[in-house]
Amino acid sequence: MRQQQGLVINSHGRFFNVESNGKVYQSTAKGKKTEFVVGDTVAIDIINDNQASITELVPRNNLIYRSDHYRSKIIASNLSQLLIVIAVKPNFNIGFLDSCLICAESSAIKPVIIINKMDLPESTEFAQKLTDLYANTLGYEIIKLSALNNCEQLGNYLKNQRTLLIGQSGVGKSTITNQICPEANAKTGEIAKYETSGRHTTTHATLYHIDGNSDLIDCPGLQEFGLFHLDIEKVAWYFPEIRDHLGNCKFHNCLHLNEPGCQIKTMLNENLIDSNRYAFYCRLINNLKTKKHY
Ligand SMILES: Nc1nc2c(ncn2[C@@H]2O[C@H](COP(=O)(O)OP(=O)(O)O)[C@@H](O)[C@H]2O)c(=O)[nH]1
Ligand SMILES: [Mg+2]
Ligand SMILES: [Zn+2]
Repeated sequence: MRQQQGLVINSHGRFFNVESNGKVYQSTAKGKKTEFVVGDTVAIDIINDNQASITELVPRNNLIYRSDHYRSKIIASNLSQLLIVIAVKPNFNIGFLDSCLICAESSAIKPVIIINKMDLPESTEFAQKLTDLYANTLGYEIIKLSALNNCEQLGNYLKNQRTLLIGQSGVGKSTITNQICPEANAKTGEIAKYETSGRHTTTHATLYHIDGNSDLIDCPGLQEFGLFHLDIEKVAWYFPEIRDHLGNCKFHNCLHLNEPGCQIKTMLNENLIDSNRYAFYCRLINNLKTKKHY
């Protein structure tokens, strides 16, 4: 049997498509408990022209996943960048955006926010408000786009990166993917039937090559983004507006909820910290507090 290295480009249940030397092998991991994910580099044994067996995982540089009280789900690995796609339609959820940013911060992966569907008239005000807070106040990069028209602005961002597109269903991730990689032929506009039916919650993220050194991963099926795996003590570091003032509270282990002498609370009262972001912070902390009871 020949052994070689490959890249996991997508998965279906216990099958992983592994690309190696320009060929794609349907692969399984015999007798291994390890779960593999898009972006993993693995060692494979070639069985025949179409099939291989995964024998080993090359250690990951990073791994992003989501989790709730009961389980966690790995999404992708070895990323250099997270493009968080949002749009005024069909159902913008600011908590989802905040969760994606915390995910990026906690994994030390650079996030970029894409506001898509700028061709819709209601996008102008929407984009202005979000730009004020997320770019001008918090310092995140924002790109405004109409993927239906073109995605040329993304070219420079995607070069020499492995980028994961995340966002709620219907924001335009697959449309962007098809603009960037026409051969991807990703299905668009197919939200209701398949992504939201309870039985089909498996995500089929797929990696596409833009060029020899740039990859794009389209990831469907995320409606919520649990962060149950975070350490409660570290969460404040993932909020730029809190991070910059840590150490100024009376208690060194202040969680910035109701402690006396809390600098963050003071700043909130002076409107120096956005109240919705702070409310999101509190929800996250209070959710993580329930972990202790298990
Ligand atoms: N008006 C408008 N519609 C868009 C744009 N980009 C995508 N759409 C539409 O939004 C719907 C969902 O797009 P899709 O790419 O499937 O979203 P995904 O679920 O994030 O992959 C489709 O009907 C697209 O045609 C855009 O820039 N403007
Ligand atoms: Mg899609
Ligand atoms: Zn505090």
